[in-house]
Amino acid sequence: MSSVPVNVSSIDDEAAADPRGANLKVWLNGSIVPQDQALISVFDHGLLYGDGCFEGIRLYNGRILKLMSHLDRMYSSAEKIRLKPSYSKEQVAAAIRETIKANNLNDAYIRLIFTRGVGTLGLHPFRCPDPGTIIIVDAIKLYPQELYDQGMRVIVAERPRIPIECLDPAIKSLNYLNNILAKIEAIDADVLEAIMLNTEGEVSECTGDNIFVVTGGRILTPPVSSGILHGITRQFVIDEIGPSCGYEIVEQTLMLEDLYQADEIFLTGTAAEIIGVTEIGDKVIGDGTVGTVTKHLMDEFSKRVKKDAPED
Ligand code: PXG
Repeated sequence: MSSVPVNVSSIDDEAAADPRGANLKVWLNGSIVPQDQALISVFDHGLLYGDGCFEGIRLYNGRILKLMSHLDRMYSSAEKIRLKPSYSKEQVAAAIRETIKANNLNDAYIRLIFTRGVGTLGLHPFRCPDPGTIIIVDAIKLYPQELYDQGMRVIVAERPRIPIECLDPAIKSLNYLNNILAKIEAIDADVLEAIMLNTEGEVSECTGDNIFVVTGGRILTPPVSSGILHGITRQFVIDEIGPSCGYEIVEQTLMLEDLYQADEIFLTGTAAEIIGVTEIGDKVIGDGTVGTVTKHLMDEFSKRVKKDAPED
């Protein structure tokens, strides 16, 4: 067993103890307000029905990683749920920069949220005339470093990923209960992430990360047709990080057996970046250590985001 046991609750405790948490400045519908005054109505359909969408974005060394890709995905999520944002992409980009400045942060997690807005207690989304816009910029909470060095253990959730025809996982909606219930399965098993299969039994993604396998010298990742969020980090790895390390990455349908037989597995996400998986349940992957391909990609990722890489 190579992975490190994790006290799951301690991560949230550390986050709660973050001194910055007490006095953040939040951008709410056009104004910067202290976090204790950043309040929304109990009649907002974002709260009543999870009716809205969001993005998680990273600020590295004062530069926002892939801001335009995140904004494109945000506006695509909004369009798919027929939500007409109150502000243009350019206005939201300016508001994000203003919120970063107000919080005086150089490395941060940016949470952008569109809610359907205030309406009645009925479902009718078009009786909410004024969609809400929220930008939170906070310190980042990362997985413990040991997990990056030694790899993490994950489980396979029993609950399948919600099918595309019910609620397309490509929509980063405010309703994350499918993922949260799978995350609870992970927490109950003393791990931090769960692999989710779709209702056909194909590997889709994890609760908050995309998944890749390295097998016989090839790097494979499930296609969007398996029902996944089109991860910005996933695309960054496919288009830029992989090729600059000399690897071609291919989208291919994967079954659970493909994971068990892989030489290496890694996950990608805005919060997680790139992280190796060394065990799935009681099965060891490859030789049980973070593999050379994964390490190569992790190094290249760090170089690009953490040094003086240009913003794009
Ligand atoms: N799949 C799902 C279901 C996600 O929610 C990803 C894949 C990775 O996508 P990106 O675009 O981030 O590479 C996500 C993203 C958090 C947190 O606070 C979760 C995500 C992103 C940022 C923060 O747990 N998930």
